[in-house]
Amino acid sequence: MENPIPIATRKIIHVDMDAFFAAVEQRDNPDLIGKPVAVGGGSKRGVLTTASYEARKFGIRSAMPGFKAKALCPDLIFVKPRFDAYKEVSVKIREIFSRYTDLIEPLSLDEAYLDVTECKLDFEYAQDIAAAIKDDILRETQLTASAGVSYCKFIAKIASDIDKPNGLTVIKPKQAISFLETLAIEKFYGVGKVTAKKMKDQGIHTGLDLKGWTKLDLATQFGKSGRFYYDIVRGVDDRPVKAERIRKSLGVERTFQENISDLDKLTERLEKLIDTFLARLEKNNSFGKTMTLKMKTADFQIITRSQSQGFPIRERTMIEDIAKQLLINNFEEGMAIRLMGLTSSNFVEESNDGQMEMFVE
Ligand code: TTP
Ligand code: MG
Repeated sequence: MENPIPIATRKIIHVDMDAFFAAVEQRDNPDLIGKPVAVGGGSKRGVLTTASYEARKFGIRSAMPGFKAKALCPDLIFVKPRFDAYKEVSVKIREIFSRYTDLIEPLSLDEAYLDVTECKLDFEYAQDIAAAIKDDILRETQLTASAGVSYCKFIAKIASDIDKPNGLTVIKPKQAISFLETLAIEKFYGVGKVTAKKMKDQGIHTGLDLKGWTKLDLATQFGKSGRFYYDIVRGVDDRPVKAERIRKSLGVERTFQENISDLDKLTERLEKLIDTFLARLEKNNSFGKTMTLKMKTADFQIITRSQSQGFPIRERTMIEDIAKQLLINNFEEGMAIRLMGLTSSNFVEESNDGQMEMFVE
């Protein structure tokens, strides 16, 4: 028997900016509006990061060598990428998403999954949330995005691509099975060119063809992803939207073998603690603007005191100065300390997007 469609309890939106880098360039230079624009690829052996929709009519695509694109469209205008500008928009759209939900899984600078099953704002339908997000993005960045709405990530992702640019496509659970059956095999997310060819060679052109295969046969032919295709073509995709966990603080602490009541001894122990603390920060390459000293007394009182700077604290001498000052100012005669800790927090936001490095020419 076929797997039934899982009871649709989730509302997932996939948002993807349209011709992202090219659209930012057209926004910031009105001379480029309505024209075929390629971002990158202007150098001798460079490839395009993307192209405006005007250029795509000529068959121009991401990752195409510049000379090839120029041959397809002699009027093509090449512009240099400005990653800072794209990053700025990326931060802005993520801020917009966070008005609606905290369950945001960015996939790259310009796209993300959102689980809006429990939306922070009062909306009944996910479709209206997607429309509101698109409106916010347009109003606040002057750029368009496309959105796909469904009950799982896989279908939402395919849906956002259906009506690009400026599209909004909803695939309801009831529609999912017939939608997937008629879907061309190369549209299945994760099916690359090579797999698509291999599948077509074996007579798999659509979702329906894929459905004719047993899980075992798919696994034998296509490995682990074979099993994934078996499930998704039946509308089964329970993968959660994984919110990026942003580290709020980083620290170390030590419980002493015996309580310490002597300030000099505590200072000595603090110096040792700083070694571990600094190693920890360096290993994570995270340096906050705030440092906190924590002490626990023999009678389990917890004392925490912080000091902040206007910049990330990373120098050993500064860390020592601050830590010692916090200790001296807060240690009182007669205290017996059983635990001491140091924490760094208030991190400056740093980019974790692999995309930047990946696509720089
Ligand atoms: P995409 O979302 O794949 O493409 P896009 O936003 O340009 O166009 P679409 O309307 O089809 O979504 O990628 C986002 C950005 O990432 C894109 O503008 C440029 C960059 N990029 C590269 O640098 N190299 C690549 O090979 C791809 C695919 C994208
Ligand atoms: Mg995009």
